[in-house]
Amino acid sequence: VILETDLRRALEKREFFLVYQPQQRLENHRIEGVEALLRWNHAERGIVSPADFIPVLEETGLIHEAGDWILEEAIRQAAEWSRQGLELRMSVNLAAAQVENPHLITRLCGLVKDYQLPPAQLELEITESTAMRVPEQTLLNLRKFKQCGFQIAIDDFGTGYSSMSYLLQFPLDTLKIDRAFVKEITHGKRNRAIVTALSTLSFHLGLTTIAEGIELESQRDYLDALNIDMIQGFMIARPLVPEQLLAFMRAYD
Ligand code: G
Ligand code: G
Ligand code: MN
Ligand code: NA
Repeated sequence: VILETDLRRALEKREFFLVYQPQQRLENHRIEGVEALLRWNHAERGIVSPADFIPVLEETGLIHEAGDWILEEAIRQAAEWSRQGLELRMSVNLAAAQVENPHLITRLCGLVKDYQLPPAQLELEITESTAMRVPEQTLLNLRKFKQCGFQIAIDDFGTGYSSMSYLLQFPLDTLKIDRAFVKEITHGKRNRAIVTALSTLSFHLGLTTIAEGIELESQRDYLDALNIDMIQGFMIARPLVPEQLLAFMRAYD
């Protein structure tokens, strides 16, 4: 079990770090953005997955402190890369408590100003289930995010039990098709139907569509025939630490 004291120590001793997974435009193979993913370098356990400790951060309220660090680090990194001539959209996952925090917007606007990052270069990823927890509140906060110029992505799309018409009232820029659907695309007729339907919906709503979890060329070839803008997955690259990302980008062109 992961304890609150472990997480406090992790924050104090800076045991958290971010890795960045490239997102590739399907059409021209350009890397246009990265998704920041949290990792914990635990003294005894080694690298711990956020799936195991984000819920504990949420339960203990430490998500505010951790989330603040994640946002600042991702913004700092994106600004640093931009100065080096590497302009990448930075996507950051937001936990429910962050989306619902009325002070987050002020902090975010301040951060991009301090680091001189164009707000449109930051994308905030919100899962379908997060968005639907307190939908009225989410709608108000997402509108504020848009006013400040940030991009908004709906993550893990299609996995929740939401009213789609409600979900699509949010001011979205990007729709991420969950990797569960992509995984079986070359075998299962049902998943093929779901990915086709979601990508068509997203396209006609004018959203950028990202398919996640592409591991195989056969999956990419299938997606090529659909209205999918971007792909993300181990086939392109695993989530990388900054030095690895720079090496990847140098070797890429
Ligand atoms: O990288 P992956 O195992 O790495 O992530 C597991 C889960 O943790 C995913 O659902 C992912 O969205 C979530 N996650 C990864 N990084 C972050 C983060 O910085 N903040 C939040 N809230 N969730 C994250
Ligand atoms: O929930 P979210 O989509 O934010 O989580 C992203 C998660 O997906 C992270 O855990 C990340 O490490 C993982 N991931 C990224 N690409 C792939 C992939 O190609 N295959 C699998 N199995 N997982 C992936
Ligand atoms: Mn995500
Ligand atoms: Na996802």
